[in-house]
Amino acid sequence: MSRSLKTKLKQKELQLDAVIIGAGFSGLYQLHCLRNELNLSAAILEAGNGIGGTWYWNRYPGARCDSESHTYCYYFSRELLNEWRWSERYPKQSEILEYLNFCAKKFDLERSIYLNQRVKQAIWNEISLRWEIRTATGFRLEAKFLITAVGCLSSANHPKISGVSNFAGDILHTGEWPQEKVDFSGKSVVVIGTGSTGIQIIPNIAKDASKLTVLQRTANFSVPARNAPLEKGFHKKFCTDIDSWHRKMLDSRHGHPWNAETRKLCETSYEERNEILETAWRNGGLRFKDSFEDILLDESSNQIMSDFIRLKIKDILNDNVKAKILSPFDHGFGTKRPPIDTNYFETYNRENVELFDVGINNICNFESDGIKLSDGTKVPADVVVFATGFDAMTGSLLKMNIVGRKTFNLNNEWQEGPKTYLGLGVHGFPNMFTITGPGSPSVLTNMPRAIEQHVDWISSLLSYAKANNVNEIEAEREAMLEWTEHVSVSAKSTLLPKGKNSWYFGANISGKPSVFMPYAGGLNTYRTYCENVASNGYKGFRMKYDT
Ligand code: NA7
Repeated sequence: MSRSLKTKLKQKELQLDAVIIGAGFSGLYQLHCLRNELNLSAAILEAGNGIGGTWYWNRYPGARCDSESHTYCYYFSRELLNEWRWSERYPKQSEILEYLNFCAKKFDLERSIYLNQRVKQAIWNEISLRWEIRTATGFRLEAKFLITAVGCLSSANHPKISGVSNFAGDILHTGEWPQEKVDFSGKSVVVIGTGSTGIQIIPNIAKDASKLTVLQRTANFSVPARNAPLEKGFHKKFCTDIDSWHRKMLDSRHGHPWNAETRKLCETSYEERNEILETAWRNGGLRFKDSFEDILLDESSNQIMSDFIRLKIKDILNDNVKAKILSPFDHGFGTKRPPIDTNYFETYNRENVELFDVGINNICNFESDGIKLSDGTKVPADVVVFATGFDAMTGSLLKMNIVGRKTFNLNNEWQEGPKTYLGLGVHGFPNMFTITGPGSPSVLTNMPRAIEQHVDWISSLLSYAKANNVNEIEAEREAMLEWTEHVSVSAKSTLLPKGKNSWYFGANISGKPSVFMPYAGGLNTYRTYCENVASNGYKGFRMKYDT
């Protein structure tokens, strides 16, 4: 770290109104609102050596967003929407990273972003009424407001497998992918994990490696993405329709520009539903699930859609044994995060791709040249890729040692699962706001829409605080408990709890409490809740005014 940066950080120590943690989509927009619009002093502390958040860390081959490009971007600036042109239906990682860097430049954000600053501690000082924040490099900042913009899927899950230190090859995690290109040619590669990430990386590694072995613990549903370059003229047309795209996204449950079709699968005739499903399969993408309204509401409808995909898997695969291993029966489609893919199932028809069901034939241990399974099989490996996901939604927040009023410690408070008010505030932690925190729609939505809604709401609150000399804003305990109960009840009104084995419940992390973390009531409904809270004098938040 340069001397000048050290000096800069020290100088900023007592001057900041707000510290934002994380320089992804949410942190960048929050900085823009606070610094450029509200004229508050604000800075971002970012652990990485570059901006981008998720899109900085997840740079594995095939990394691509499953929301469509023209919807997976900021909508707060018409000028930006007109200016930036996406190239494909779904944006790939490098293009999103380029976009975020472009935004940071355009809105002059870089001068307030401090890279390589992993936050190690944040303590609320009850006397100064400020947060004291320390980073791993030993810097200490103070700010009136602490805003976490750490992302929902940012704390990599490294499963403990014995013998790892004996392994002579390379071990990579998709969520912490190296900056430099990884060369798989001529190598035997093992991929562990078949979530969205595994489903994206597997076809890409298979093309390069001499041998790819996939260790699958649980089979997953996947729908073709049908990615393609955007048509010439798309951007021009888009620019004339921006308001309409935006309206559609705001009015939907999930922040995508459509709502589920108003028809029930279980009430549609066999011929008609097959035709609808075939068309939806051909069109691909996340909209497949919404070709009927009751996929996550009615078990028989869910079963029919799940059967349809299982049949597709059987049709695609040349090998019945592999088709059987790849067909999910432990959960219904959509009850776990539904991936979309490009040639995922087709990849298993390649001669250089082998598949093991490690849900039955468990992974035992690493050896110097591979991985041993419980039936004694030795899977040779030069490289092992962990596509094993994240300690979702709470992992990154709980790593920062956040201590609030009195003895409130976030790790203790959330021992039995996260409790928040609106996914935005936590009782005992004044002036702290959690963008897309647990208890908000977040991962069940097209993220930039959830992010803009949260950032706008927080910014309005901080503007109110500035105008009215508010010193402390804290979620009330009753409001928080009521909201947390509402989050749980909302999930139970859908089939989502049937996917018990999912990261929505923290099931992938041993010892993590089994609590459904995102708010399943819909982003549109949620927005109304937040607006009502604001228009009722920020009901549920205790405000302390400077007298
Ligand atoms: P996911 O969806 O959590 O998938 C992780 C995968 O890794 C999943 O198949 C897991 O199997 C598997 N896994 C995890 N631990 C192990 C161990 N110990 N042994 C074998 N297999 C294991 O993470 P992704 O990164 O794919 O996607 C996360 C989100 O990022 C995604 O939903 C998008 O929103 C973007 P399991 O199913 O737990 O049996």
